[in-house]
Amino acid sequence: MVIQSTSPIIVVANRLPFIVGKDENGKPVRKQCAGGLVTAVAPVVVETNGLWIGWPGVFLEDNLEYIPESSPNDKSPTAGLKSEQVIPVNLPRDQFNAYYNGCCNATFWPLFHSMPDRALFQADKWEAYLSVNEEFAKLTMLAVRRVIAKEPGVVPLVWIHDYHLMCTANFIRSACEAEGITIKLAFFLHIPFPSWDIMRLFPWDDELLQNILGCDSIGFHLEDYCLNFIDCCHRRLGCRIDRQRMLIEHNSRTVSVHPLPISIPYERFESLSKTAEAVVKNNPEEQILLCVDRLDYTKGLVHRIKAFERLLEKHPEHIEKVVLLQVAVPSRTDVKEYQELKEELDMEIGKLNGRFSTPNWSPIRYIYGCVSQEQLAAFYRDSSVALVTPLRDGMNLVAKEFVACQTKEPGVLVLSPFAGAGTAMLEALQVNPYETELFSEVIHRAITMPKDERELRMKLLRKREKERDVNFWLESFLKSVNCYTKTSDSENRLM
Ligand code: GDG
Repeated sequence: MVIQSTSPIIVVANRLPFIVGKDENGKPVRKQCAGGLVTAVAPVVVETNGLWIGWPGVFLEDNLEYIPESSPNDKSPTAGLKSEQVIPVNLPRDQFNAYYNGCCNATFWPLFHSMPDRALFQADKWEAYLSVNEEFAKLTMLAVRRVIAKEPGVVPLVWIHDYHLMCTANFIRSACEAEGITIKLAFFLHIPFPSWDIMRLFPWDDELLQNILGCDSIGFHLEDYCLNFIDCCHRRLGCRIDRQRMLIEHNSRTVSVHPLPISIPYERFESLSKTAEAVVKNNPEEQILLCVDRLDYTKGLVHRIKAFERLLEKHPEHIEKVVLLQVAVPSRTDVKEYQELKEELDMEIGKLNGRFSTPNWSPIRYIYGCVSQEQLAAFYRDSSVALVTPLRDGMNLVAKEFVACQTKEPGVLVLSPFAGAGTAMLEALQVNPYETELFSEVIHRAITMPKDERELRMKLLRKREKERDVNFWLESFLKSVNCYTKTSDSENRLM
């Protein structure tokens, strides 16, 4: 189903919806990296004749000559996106690194996940962030002009994504004002927005907040994140606010704030799970405890291994009966902190496997890498338990994908309340990942849960996720910016 928008959508995101690589003859080709966001948003950009602005995955020094068209056999959601609808942001390697590693990942990522001790505050990296955001804004203006030239009188909807680009809105707003162009400006944050107590640690918090407020409409996953943002604007900038209606007055404008919990292409995962090949088990009774995470310190991988170790100590009846399957996707591998985390995880897994393995069995199967989405769907379907236990997470899509793939024997979702997903997925077993002792007991409870309870919990979880899938999220967003038009399909959906 393609959702319609009354305005052409210009998406501004750190990355393009595909990476530009080279084929064996050195010619640029598209390489797919379709996540939930791309699957949902790319078709609307295609449909509304919009554009996508982002980093192509290569640096200025790599001399990217052009954006290739999609190949004829491309079935991905970006296949319909013509090269003229894609604007690459070409940046020198040093500037990109200062912005991306130096500020986005070393400052905003830990700070916004309420881990301030890990955050670095460096003036030169913040400067690089601002200059790169300005570059994105300049290219956005190119897109805006292109859209208007094609369809005079149209009001483009510029949709900025995530913590990488929190300071683009004001650059775009001033340029539009100078040129007499009307647009709608929206922003969506994919990670948590922290409380005032955390935000105030950032030395340039006033500048940051004012830049976000350059948008007309601001979306977060949860109401809590919305209220944190509103509170920060009130306390730091002295803005007049209406908490109930989630409105902020700033520079004689009213900015609206919206809770928009993101979700997944539910039907795609469900149907993959119906056809994917079975996961190989040591024996038919073996129960798989599944963990799927980017290898990131916010995801609590080591905390979980410790709880699993405690489980095997206290409940030896699970030895040779359960396997913890960890898929850890490499992430930010050039950053020291992430390299150290990988070493710690390798060590903990090695220690545990060394301690409990028997000649025919090892407690942890560890994949450091990426598996195909088909394989992932099979893992979700064939696991008895999914352990989604981050220390902090904006939403967490893995919890939702697991539920969508429960098309055979119903499994149990164990979920951290510190993931955004924990707010609505109330039928999951909730556990605080810091409480090792209790955590191990919750895993035991999940493994031994009677079938009728598993069935009931999973039925309710599946119903909600099916109704509130990624298309529901997109529709809710378009409604929040008054760009929504009904399609025949959407009339049957729960609003
Ligand atoms: C940020 C926020 C928020 C994982 N392993 C494989 C694989 N994956 C896919 C999953 C899922 C995605 O990666 C991970 O999404 P998460 O939501 O768990 O986490 P982040 O990457 O941290 O995303 C998060 C999200 O933005 C959306 O707003 O929910 O809170 O941090 O879709 O399926 N995919 C494949 N192979 C793997 O091995 N193919």
